[in-house]
Amino acid sequence: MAGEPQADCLFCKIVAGDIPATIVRESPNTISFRDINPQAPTHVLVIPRVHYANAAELADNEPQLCGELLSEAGAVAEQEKVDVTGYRIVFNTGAGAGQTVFHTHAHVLGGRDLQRLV
Ligand code: DGP
Repeated sequence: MAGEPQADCLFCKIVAGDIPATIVRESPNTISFRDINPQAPTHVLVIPRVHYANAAELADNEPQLCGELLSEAGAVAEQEKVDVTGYRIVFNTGAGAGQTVFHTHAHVLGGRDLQRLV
């Protein structure tokens, strides 16, 4: 069922507290924690507590929560003090784009010079 926890999902296990994570921020519907393999001085993952495979699935099913996720990503950037210098929000979608965990997550990256991608 849409949004239900998946037994084999790593991030559902972090939501459940079964796998530890360095949590930097929580809201009723989201959790933000440090990426285990940081690509920048600030590299935080913002996830919804509910399970959707990617950002588009979340947006289709729960558009309000999708907005909340982006708002939390902005709040993380502010909290991490990368909002002034600039930061990037990334949603890898699909294995071909490098997605390895199929539970919606926004990467919030900042604290170094980020080359323009597009
Ligand atoms: P993506 O490649 O877009 O699916 O990003 C998945 C990210 O998740 C990747 O940057 C590494 C991170 N990651 C994988 N396993 C763990 C974990 O157990 N804990 C934490 N904190 N991050 C993880």
